[in-house]
Amino acid sequence: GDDASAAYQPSMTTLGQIQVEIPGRKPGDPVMTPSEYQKANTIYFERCAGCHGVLRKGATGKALTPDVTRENGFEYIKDFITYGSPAGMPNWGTSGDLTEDEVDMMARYILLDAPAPPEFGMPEMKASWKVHVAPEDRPTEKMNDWDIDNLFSVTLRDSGEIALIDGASYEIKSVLKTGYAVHISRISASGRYLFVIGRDAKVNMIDLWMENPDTVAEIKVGAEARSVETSKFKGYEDKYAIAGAYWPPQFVIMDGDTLEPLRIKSTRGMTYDEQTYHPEPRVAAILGSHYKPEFLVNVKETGKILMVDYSDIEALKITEINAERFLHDGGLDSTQRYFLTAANARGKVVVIDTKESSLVSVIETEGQTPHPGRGANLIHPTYGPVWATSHLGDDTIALIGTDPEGHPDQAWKMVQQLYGLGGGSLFVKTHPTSEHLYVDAPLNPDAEVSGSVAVFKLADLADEEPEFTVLPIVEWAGIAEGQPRVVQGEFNKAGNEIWFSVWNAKDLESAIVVIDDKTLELKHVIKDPRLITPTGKFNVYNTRADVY
Ligand code: DHE
Repeated sequence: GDDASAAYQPSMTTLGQIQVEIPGRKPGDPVMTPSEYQKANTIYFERCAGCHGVLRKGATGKALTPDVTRENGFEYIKDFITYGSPAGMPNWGTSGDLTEDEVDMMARYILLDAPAPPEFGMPEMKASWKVHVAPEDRPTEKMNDWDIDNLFSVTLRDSGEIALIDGASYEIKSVLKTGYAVHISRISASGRYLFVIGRDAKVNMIDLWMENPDTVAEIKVGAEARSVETSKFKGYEDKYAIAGAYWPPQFVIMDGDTLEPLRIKSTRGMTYDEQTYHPEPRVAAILGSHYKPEFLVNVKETGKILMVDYSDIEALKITEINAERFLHDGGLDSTQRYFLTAANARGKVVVIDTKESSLVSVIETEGQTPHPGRGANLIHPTYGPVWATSHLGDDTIALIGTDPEGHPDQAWKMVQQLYGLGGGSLFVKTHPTSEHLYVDAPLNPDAEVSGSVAVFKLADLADEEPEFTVLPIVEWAGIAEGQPRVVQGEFNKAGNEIWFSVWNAKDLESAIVVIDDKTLELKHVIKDPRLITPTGKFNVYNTRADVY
């Protein structure tokens, strides 16, 4: 302990006129065996890198570079990993996710320099790229009797699979092998191709027209990734796919039929504000514009939104918009012209006009760490069209006006703050036909809260402090074991049902609970031994048409 927490004093040397650090072991380095180091690397990649970054420069989580960690010291870090913090650090020790020995090992590991993983350029991508069924060997019409538009693609997080579930019968039509812990599903403009991306940066392209829909092409675009999207502008339907990586920090534009990698662009560069170099600006949400042949690419650590014009990818034109740092997730307003996205660690929502390719506004949400998912578009009884986000760090929900024509006084301002079940919310949801706003709280430490959902009646938003109804989803699922978390509502195509995942530990029973949106009553519980750790759910129609 004492030895490891000694102040970090790198040994320096000179390179020409420049002072540089001597690489390799440093005085005061904690002792780790190679096998411990390997194990710690794996745990860091799976549990920590998402928030703290591969190079540990910090984003949603704090910076964990040795200058910081050695200042705090071994004991402090061990406690922090064990007990977590109210600001969002999970309690890895007391939750049982890591053993005491593993916590000890991780505390020693982060006192050391972060290892930089290898780059992943065109040769590596090409080597990982496989076309299982060539475009000319695919069906020319839909060969199955599935109602593709009302299909749900469901992430089975810890089994490295997705389930395709019929929206009417709740039948699991198929379970397909994918990358590790698929993050999101996106659909090509025609509705034919389904793209999923694993945390391990593996993209699967699934043809929903086949008699038995299956992967027709796959590729790895890096070591770690979260986002995939397809070209949606008229004339470019199904033409391109794009995937964004966390490591290496880059995105790649691919052929929309085969996933052939065409153009890779690094996102390394200067932060928008201080204009200092950042070695790991990760790609967060990506959105295909409906107004222009453009992809909007959120670059998290530099705080820039890139509007990537794909009309000529040999002469790539990128409009680089200074936004705010720590960009994460977001979605379109109801007219699909404006992109609203969270700069989560800065407590702000950035608004982009996709028609003019310009920044409209940066709005303070007055809550801690906005986390909208794609957000929720609703008609407020007083303020007209608004977009909602909940927060990771507290119980507030921010409503932002999105109608500069009809409600200019409210446009791009926070018009109302609601109070939900508690902190730890990840997603809000509604549908154009719904009269409700649903707010989850899966990361709340209280099992009753993380197992429920708050529902606001839109008409009640006219009240000063609107009340909400609590739906006890875990209770309805009839799952007694574990602390399952209720996460991410998703509507069916018709907009009369909302589905929630009841996300339990890998070896325990999970479920999907279907609610009748009109009556708020339980309609159905989907349970199946194959439904292992369901999290994100993506209705094909709502996802491809950006209905949320
Ligand atoms: Fe997500 C969206 C990143 C943890 C479920 N998540 C996103 C997006 C990003 C992101 C960048 C937006 C993609 C887009 O639209 O192009 N998520 C991250 C992380 O870095 C983070 C915080 C930590 C990590 O290690 O991955 C993280 N996310 C989680 C989870 O733990 C969740 C709850 C469960 C899971 O499956 O891993 C989770 N994230 C989701 C879901 C969406 C998402 C369901 C898509 C919401 C939608 O409606 O489109």
